[in-house]
Amino acid sequence: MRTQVAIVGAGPAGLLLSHLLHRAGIGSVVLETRSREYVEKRVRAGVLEQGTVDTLNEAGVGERMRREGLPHHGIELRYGGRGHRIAFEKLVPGRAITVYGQQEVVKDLIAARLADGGTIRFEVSDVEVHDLTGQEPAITFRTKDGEPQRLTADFIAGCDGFHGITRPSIPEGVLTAYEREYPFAWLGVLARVEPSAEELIYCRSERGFALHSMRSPEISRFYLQVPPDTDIDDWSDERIWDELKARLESVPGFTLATGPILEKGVTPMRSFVVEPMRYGRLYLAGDAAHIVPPTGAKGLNLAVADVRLLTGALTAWFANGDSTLLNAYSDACLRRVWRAQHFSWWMTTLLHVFDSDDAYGRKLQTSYLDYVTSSEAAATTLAENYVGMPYEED
Ligand code: RFL
Ligand code: PHB
Repeated sequence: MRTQVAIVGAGPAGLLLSHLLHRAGIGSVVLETRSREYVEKRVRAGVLEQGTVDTLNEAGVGERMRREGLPHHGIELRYGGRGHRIAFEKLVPGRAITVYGQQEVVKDLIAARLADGGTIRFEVSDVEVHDLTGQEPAITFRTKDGEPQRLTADFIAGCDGFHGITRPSIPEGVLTAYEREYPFAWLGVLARVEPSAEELIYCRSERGFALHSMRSPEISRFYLQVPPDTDIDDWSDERIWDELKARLESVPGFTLATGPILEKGVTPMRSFVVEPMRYGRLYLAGDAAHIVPPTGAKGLNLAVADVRLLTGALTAWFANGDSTLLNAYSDACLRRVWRAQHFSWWMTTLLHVFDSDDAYGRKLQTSYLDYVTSSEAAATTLAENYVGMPYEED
């Protein structure tokens, strides 16, 4: 088997790359270890930046998102018994976010690839990359039926997420890793109940952070700060609702609506970047190269930004052998990545309980929250990062 770009991973990064390359007339094959059903059901991100929405619309895969996505023009910061709205329409006119589940984006992209005759090989195993510094890198794998295969390509795109195999295949000493761990995790919950507010609520409580989000007028999404070693079996539905109420019902007149819990899980919190995002003819994109804690809602959006740049760079190379943009790819991605790293770390630091004995730290948090909710300059900083900084190439 041969293709122009061999893509490892059918998450948002790999699927969007395959779709954008197809629109540029470049062939690709996507290899994915999980089943189609699994990747379409995996509940993850929910907040799309303006630029992500524009990218999906321009790529012709925004039809259902325009119909079902929920445009939001602000978020609430809740702490100290009060809610404060960060009003995007005033602070960053013309820019907003859209609440639309990551698995819906994935479904739309898979449908578009298959409709265009694209190749996605689900349920492959033993994926290994070879000859990364040669002219013709290769991937070996086993098909769903266990048959060994070899795929050669001009380039390999490592879009296989944080736990994938492409980044660890790069020889030791080539990459520099930057990392930060947090002393807590998020317990995520999907529930069949109408959202209790129209917008997202980022809540700092003495009991820990809580987030009220949503997927549709009937489905709500919540997160709770929990200890990193939390066993999900210790969290009955009743305990989850009690804790969400204890944190979120901290302003007068707000009652949390409850309903059946459809899904729950614990997600570790990590900040991570490798540099450069390239080795020979292997290019990393999305979570394979960088992870942010979800408080800034940036992970999926960064994956989209990487893939836009990679598509432009590969298009220039295939058109006339020009490798200028390929050589600039890593640095261009990393400028946006580091802005999002800082924003995500900052939002996380502002809203979580790090050490309940650290009274000084809590005073600093409150002071900054007071600043962000009273100064237009500080609120604009939050708003412009949250809705997404403009793309450099625009
Ligand atoms: P993905 O989505 O992890 O996809 C990688 C794919 O590669 C496959 N794979 C392999 N395939 C072949 N061979 C191998 N050896 C392979 N190993 C792995 C995997 O099965 C998978 O299908 O990475 P990608 O495409 O880079 O996309 C990144 C995003 O998924 C991620 O950044 C976001 O989900 C992060 N995130 C959020 N991002 C946002 O922009 N806004 C949010 O509101 C937001 N909330 C979140 C989040 C992530 C969360 N979790 C669960 C980590 C909330 C949560 C709780
Ligand atoms: C979500 O709805 O899943 C979500 C929203 C905002 C975040 C993280 C996750 O910061």
